[in-house]
Amino acid sequence: EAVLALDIGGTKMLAALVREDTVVETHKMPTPRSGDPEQWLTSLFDAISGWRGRYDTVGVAVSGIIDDGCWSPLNRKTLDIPDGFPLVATVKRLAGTDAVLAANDAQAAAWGEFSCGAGQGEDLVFLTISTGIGGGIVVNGRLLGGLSGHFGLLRSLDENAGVLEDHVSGNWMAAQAAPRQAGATAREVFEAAAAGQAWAQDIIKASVRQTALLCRNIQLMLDPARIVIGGGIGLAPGYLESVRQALGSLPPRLTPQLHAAALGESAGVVGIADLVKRQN
Ligand code: BMX
Repeated sequence: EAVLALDIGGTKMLAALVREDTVVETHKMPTPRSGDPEQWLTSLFDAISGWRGRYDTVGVAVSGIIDDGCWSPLNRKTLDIPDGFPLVATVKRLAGTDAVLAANDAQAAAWGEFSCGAGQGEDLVFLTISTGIGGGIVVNGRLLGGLSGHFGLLRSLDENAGVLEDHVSGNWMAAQAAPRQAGATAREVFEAAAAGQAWAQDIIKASVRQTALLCRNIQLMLDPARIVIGGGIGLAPGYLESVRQALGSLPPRLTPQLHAAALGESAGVVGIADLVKRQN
């Protein structure tokens, strides 16, 4: 029997049927800009009603933090949801099963990459550069939970600067591009940069420098065998290579080993499905 795996991020919602770590069906929808998680989940379950009977367990990976089955945002600029939404109870009702597990999206993706992606069974830190910046940590073969890996929420001493992801992520890129191109998306910034537009190249360069510094600091804190980079921005053409270049010529012992997420945008659904299987 397959696992129904859902991944709800700041930009898109992905539903997948996962069997033996392989994605067999997918359905993707943009995360609505209005309404609430109850409505989003209802429309997602409506869209995949044809999958009924093909799964008996469910995993949900979400942007934000899960405590006792309830979902809260840490940065409302990344995803504007209410505090303490009863995620597990709602999904149990919509899916018609009590076998529901929920986790943070980047932590689930870290587990996916560790167990069947770019980690190849070695301890890793996963970083997603997407709407926000998320992360997950696998140490001694164990996935850390709770607030761990929330690198996007790191702060500097400058209280007015907000949090790190407000200066690096896809949301930030789009906001920086707005004066040049009203309504531009992060993807359009990459297109403009590829077409030789200096303003767009500067936006990407600024994001890359922050990500490189973050990777250096992560190496000193956790010394992972690998840092695996995913997310729409992290996997955009040229981004990872630019981060490698921005790391410059560090002594080899201090140099993070950067790898692209092998599962691409499926990392979260594959990871949460594997966590569900291990629990049941
Ligand atoms: C934010 C935070 C993390 C999440 C990360 C990446 C919220 C709503 N989310 O730091 O929990 O993992 O963004 O999220 O506070 P994504 O939506 O960009 O995938």
